[in-house]
Amino acid sequence: MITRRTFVAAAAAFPIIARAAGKEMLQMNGYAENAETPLALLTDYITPNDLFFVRSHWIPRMPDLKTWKLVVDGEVTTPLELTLADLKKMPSAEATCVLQCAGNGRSLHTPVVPGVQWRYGAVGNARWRGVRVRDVLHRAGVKATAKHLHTFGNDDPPGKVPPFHRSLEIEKALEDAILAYEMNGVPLPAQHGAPLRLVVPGWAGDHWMKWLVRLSPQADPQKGFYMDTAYRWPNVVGTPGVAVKPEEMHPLTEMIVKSSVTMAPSRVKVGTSVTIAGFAFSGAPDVAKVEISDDDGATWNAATLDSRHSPYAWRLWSYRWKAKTAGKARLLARATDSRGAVQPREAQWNQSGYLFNSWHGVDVEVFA
Ligand SMILES: Nc1nc2c(c(=O)[nH]1)N[C@H]1C(S)=C(S)[C@@H](COP(=O)(O)O)O[C@H]1N2
Ligand SMILES: [Mo]
Repeated sequence: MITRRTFVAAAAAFPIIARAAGKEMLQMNGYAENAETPLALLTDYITPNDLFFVRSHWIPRMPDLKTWKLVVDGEVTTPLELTLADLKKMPSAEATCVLQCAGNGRSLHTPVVPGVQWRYGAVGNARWRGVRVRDVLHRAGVKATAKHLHTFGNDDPPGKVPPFHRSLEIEKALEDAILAYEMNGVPLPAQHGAPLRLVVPGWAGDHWMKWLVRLSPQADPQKGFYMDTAYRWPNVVGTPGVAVKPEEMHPLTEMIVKSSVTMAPSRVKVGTSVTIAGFAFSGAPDVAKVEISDDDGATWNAATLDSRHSPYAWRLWSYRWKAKTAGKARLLARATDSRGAVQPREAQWNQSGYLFNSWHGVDVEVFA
């Protein structure tokens, strides 16, 4: 069986730079298709499709769109086989929300952990349109015995690599998950899971199965590497650098509160004011505030939140900062979500490097 370490070795061997629509995306390796968006390009409320990060565990096997069907089986009274046309005849649903890879920011954890060395850009905010999972499962007559929704993509991992088989609590799937066939107003692009992917608002990207071919409600969670070993979060806060057993962890679900600075000048004249800007989001439906500090977190001032929002979408923010004294300044941003969770100075270290959310700081040189 392939280990995480083998993945990393394979991944590190082929660094290349990919270009999307003439703009630079940062390709992380060659074995799988992984590209993050430079933070400076994540300034729009809606992340354009050609700038949206891509995370695929291996070179994907795209489904044949002509013969594609979604199979619904398992704990249901009426198993289904639905074509895209069948799905499009059902009432449509839309959600504008953040998709973030659980490993976004992995390279910034201390000590460093193995895995794709994402920095800040394995995240984006898009408008997803499709059919509610709830509507499809009700049509199939989902039984009360079903507690977990098993999800299957059309991926074809090489050799003995375990397949990316996943499941999530049926309660969340029934609440607000969507089977999306559109991304930002166009048919779901191939690398983002065409023709159909799962959208799980507020939850990390590993739940957002691409190239969906089968949904199966079951009594128990899915088994395998991507449930029992990967995508788990420690039950208790541990010591940085010290790994814990999979049994001492549980499946990672919601994202945690985070803000990133996307725009800041590197130099500014003393006595003048400049605008810094960024985005903030959480596993809670909204962000309550974003604050900026120029004194290493001793005092904070509120940034202005943009009015555009929808549950689990990000909030753009901006802040006017006045450079009072010459020298080096460091501006820090921290967000507080609608449930009161405050972004920490230091993210909670974990052995897979998930959900990095330390305060993001930018350096500004103030000249006389
Ligand atoms: N079938 C399939 N679905 C998948 C994956 C995959 O490798 N195969 N990667 C997952 C992970 S870890 C993430 S972060 C998101 C990334 O979605 P994107 O490539 O559209 O940004 O897809 C998820 N869905
Ligand atoms: Mo991910």
